[in-house]
Amino acid sequence: MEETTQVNGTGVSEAEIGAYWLEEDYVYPSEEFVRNAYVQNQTFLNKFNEENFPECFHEYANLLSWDRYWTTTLDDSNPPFWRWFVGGKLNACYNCVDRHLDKYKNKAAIIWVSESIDEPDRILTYQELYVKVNEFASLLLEMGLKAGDTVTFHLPMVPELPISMLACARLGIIHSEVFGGFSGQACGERIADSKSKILITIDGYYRNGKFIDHKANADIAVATAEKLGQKVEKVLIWTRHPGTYSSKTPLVEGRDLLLDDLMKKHRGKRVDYVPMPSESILFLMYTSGSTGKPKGCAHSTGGYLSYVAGTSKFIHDIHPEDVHWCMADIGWITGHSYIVYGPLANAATSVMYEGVPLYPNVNRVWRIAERLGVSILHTAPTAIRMLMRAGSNPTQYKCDFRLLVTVGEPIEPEVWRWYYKVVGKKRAVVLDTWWQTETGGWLCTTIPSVMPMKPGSAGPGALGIYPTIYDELGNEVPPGSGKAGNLCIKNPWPGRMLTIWGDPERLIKQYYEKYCKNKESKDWRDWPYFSGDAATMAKDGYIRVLGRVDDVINVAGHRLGTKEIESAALTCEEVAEAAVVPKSDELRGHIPDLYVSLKSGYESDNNRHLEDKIKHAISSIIGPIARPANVYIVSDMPKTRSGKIMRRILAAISNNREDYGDITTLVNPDVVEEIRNIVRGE
Ligand code: 6R9
Repeated sequence: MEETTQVNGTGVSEAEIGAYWLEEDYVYPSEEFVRNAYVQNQTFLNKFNEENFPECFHEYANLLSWDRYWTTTLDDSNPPFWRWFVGGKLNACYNCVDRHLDKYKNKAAIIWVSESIDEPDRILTYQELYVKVNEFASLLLEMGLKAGDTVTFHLPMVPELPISMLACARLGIIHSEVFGGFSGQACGERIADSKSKILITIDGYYRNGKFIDHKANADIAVATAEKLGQKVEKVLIWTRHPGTYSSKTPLVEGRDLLLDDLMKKHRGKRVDYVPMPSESILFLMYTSGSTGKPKGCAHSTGGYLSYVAGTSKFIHDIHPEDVHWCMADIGWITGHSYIVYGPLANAATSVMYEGVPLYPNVNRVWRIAERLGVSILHTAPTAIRMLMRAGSNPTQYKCDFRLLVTVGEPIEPEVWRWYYKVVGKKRAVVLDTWWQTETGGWLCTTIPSVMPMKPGSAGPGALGIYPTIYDELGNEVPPGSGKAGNLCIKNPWPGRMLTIWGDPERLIKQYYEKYCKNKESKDWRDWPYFSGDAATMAKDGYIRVLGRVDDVINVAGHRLGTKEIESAALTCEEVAEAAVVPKSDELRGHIPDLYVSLKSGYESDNNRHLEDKIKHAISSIIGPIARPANVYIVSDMPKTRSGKIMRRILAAISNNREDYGDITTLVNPDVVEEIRNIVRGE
């Protein structure tokens, strides 16, 4: 069998599907939660019934302040490039900051917690955030930036990140934040793709108690971008300790500018916000897909902001009184949508934590939550597993959570129950939220006040979202059949990315081609969205996500493209071929396992220098999260007659499974046994 996109692709084994299929019992929300929730009854849900599509999303858009009201709710004339709230104008910064000043100017908008326990919190009230955002916007204007330009950030979790984002948004400048943990090279590739002339970075930051010299990455990023044809004119550098430049790298004359100095001139400056068309791009977020090149998901101003504001209010149930702590990094979509734009659009207090959950000890998270009175906690199963296994004990602390969110990967029912019982003391509800960088906001989740939870299931479609499971032929898999298939969404929604930056065809190819019923059709019903995930749907419509069916590996809730990792391995001159597969990992969900064959004339050495060299190449080209657990040097890859590497077989070997499928059609069936012996150390 040829390796194609299929349900039982690289990521999910039959055994896993079987295990996941067992349905758990419902768990009901506490009365206390229900009493105080925004959504009180079915009447509200009915507004999102199919017959009210697309106007149902007015419920979301009307949460925002518009400079000009839209004339068309959904322009569906050019599928799948749907446009929402067309004719409308608004500004994302105004909606997240200015409009709250009347009522909430002295309320904390952002509470930043340092990784170091000796450093005080930084609290930005809405007024202070307003002042800082205006000052930085004034500087951006001075740099000659204007609406529609792109700017790349390579920033870690510091308050200057949301300040920079909102300052760009104020002027209609498109921001493109690259996860701080990515390498300089990865950043440079994204600068080149987005055509940014300006990079905003920081001298350094703390991770696991160590100071990381981050500016060194900027020099690599600029050099990489230039090699790819994009000149970076200015590198603007925030400092982790204002006034002190702590990087060892020198400032490049004429290119590198310290923001501490530049900002002095802009103190107290105010800048008018620019009302932007609803379908203008607010930001780019790069993510891994099936090809080696990360794609820039371009999110819109009106559709995206409406969607994250609406899901934050009606599903996340964030009230202005809430202290909301999402532990994701703002360098990922979860941080953009549910640390910055969603909570701030709802005038909430959003906590930002610089560090890792277990630093300097296993109870750090609960200490922070108790001290700040966090009412909503939002994290990934990988963090919950780590806390649980490390013996972290929330019950010793006076934490009082109302709502607990999990996102990024499937959560095992056992881990779910620890979150619910031990962290939430059965008073808090757990929301398992399934979505993607491309989707802007949540797509499958329960509405916690009116629907029971089910451990391990993300729940049904979110408000106005109609998920379905298709088999390979495009037939709907009936709910409750227990059969896994491809998780798809039948309708458009406002949070979906507008397009892929610089490559609109890829939007069609990757997400719509597979199940498009008629490419000539203008009817959105003919254009279901293909997510790339495998799932089952229970009788009640609850979705169980099983994992990726394409060439994406989900490591600790972070997406990595297999092609990206393999290309990085191929930069080592010894490597002839490379294939990476996901290996199950108790803590991180999956980790990459790499198989390489060598060019003739090269041999594996016994002291593992080559394995280390390859691991190092991957860390420095992509970032440490992509570092493989194992590098296996094999004489050849298992291949089909047409020369395709059968990653499915390698995945089975890595995970110690025997379900290789039929190997008789391989050109080299003997290699399977050899590889198995290498992996087992025999
Ligand atoms: C938001 C985010 C998207 C991929 C997605 C899926 C996995 C996300 C999940 C989940 C099971 C959940 N995923 N949420 N799997 N249950 N609640 O993570 O975006 O980084 O683009 O990753 O993550 O496989 O396709 P992104």
